[in-house]
Amino acid sequence: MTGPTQIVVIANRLPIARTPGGWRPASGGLVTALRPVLEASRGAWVGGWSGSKEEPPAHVSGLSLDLRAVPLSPRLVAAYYQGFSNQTLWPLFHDLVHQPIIDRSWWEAYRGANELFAGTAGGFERPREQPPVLWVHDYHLMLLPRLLRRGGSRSRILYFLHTPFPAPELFARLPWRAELLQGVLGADLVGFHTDMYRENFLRACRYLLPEVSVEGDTVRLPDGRSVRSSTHPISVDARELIKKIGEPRVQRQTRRLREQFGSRTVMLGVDRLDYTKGILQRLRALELLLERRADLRGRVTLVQIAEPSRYEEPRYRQIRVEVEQAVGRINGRFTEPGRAVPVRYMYRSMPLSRLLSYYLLADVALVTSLKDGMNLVAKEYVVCQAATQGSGVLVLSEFAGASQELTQAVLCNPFDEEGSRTGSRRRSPWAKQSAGAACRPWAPTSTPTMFSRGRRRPSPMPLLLKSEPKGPDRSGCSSPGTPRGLRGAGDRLPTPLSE
Ligand code: GDG
Repeated sequence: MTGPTQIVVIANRLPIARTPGGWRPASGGLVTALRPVLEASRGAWVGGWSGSKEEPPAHVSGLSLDLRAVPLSPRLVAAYYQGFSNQTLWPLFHDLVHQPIIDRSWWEAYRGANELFAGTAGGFERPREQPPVLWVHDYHLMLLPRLLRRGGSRSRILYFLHTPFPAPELFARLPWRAELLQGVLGADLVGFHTDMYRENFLRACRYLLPEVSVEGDTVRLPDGRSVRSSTHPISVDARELIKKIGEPRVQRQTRRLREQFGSRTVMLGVDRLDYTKGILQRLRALELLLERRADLRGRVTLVQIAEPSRYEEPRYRQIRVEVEQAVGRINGRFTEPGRAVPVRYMYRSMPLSRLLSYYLLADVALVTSLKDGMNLVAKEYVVCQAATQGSGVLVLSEFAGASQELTQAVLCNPFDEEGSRTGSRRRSPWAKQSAGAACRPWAPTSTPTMFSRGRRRPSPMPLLLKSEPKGPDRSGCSSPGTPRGLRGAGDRLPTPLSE
């Protein structure tokens, strides 16, 4: 066979959604990040499927990928996905923002589901043909690399974790810690968003697997194999975003929004409604700000877009209740007669074009995750602001992976709602470095170079290297008493957006 090596992505879900108008590519960050690489390699995607009688198609218009579904029964999904993945691994990997639940039947289901994925993914290898690269994604499939190898795979196997990898002391709480690490070590290369996650993984291997040795960024196994680890921060498709923000529809919507919001300062939150995203903490910080700065009431609005997520889990229903109570409380307390509400809350998934209009509109983006593997919203906001020479300010949790790259952001500690004077401050808005970091391509188009270095790739994509943004510097100092989560926004709040 000639041509580029085929890449087969294996992820919990297929990258498609059923809409009233038919099947469409899904809008998730993973699909967006991977699309350019996959489409250049006659790529394929293996993903779980459950719950609908209609078989997902092998091809969907607008996505040049072969799709292969792994049918999962609703019972298996309840235990493998909603149970072990989302109620055991997810909270544990996000530093116990909630207590993980340990349930042996969920673990058995997790193992069973990983075996089903192995069966389907293994089908891409054909005798006498160059084997594809098998690229396994995320915490749902940690056992899969080893299962593929044990099944006799000749493929190069990559594994990428989209969440943080926790400190070994936390990871050690899992009764199945050794199996999970050994599962991942079935890969040839293991990738993480940040050096810290990668180092946590290597330390976990060192402490929890007596049979392996760790040398630098490589784990050596008793069977003679070596597994390399790499830091490879995911990014967004900046070219595509920039193309979209130039579309007349986005421009029109942005103008309309500007008219609606007038001279008010707009802060923006865009998140899946997940307890890791720190939405409640953000709301409490705003409440404190409005409590202390009566002059800001009626002059500042937080637009919070909360995308529905994992609603079948009680904790997610609970966080929704808490968020909506907080929104109601803040609006009840601070709405002045005849004036706009301080929080405009939307619990729904927005079309991308509208989301982009909000990125262009917002004076401040608030990314206040308690823990976050990377956070693509932060990068999307930077790309949109930089591309239009905007002067928006990104307030970014220091516990989001993105804080390692977006060094010009105003960093915040979302656990410190009350705030103090110790927050970091940045005076220059979207300078070259941040814009470059936000839109650095994630995956090089040829996979052999994928994860080719132990450390983060240093060269920024020059696409957005523009001059310093025009307009006033909105990223500067905070005033005493400004909640730290909003530092940098505080002193600029009364200033209308200027372009
Ligand atoms: C995991 C890790 C890591 C959100 N609301 C809408 C919408 N979105 C889009 C955003 C962004 C994506 O969803 C969310 O990205 P995050 O990075 O915040 O992602 P998670 O879902 O938590 O994903 C995370 C990521 O994997 C990738 O490795 O960064 O740390 O937790 O692209 O724009 N898009 C549309 N409407 C919405 O309402 N169209």
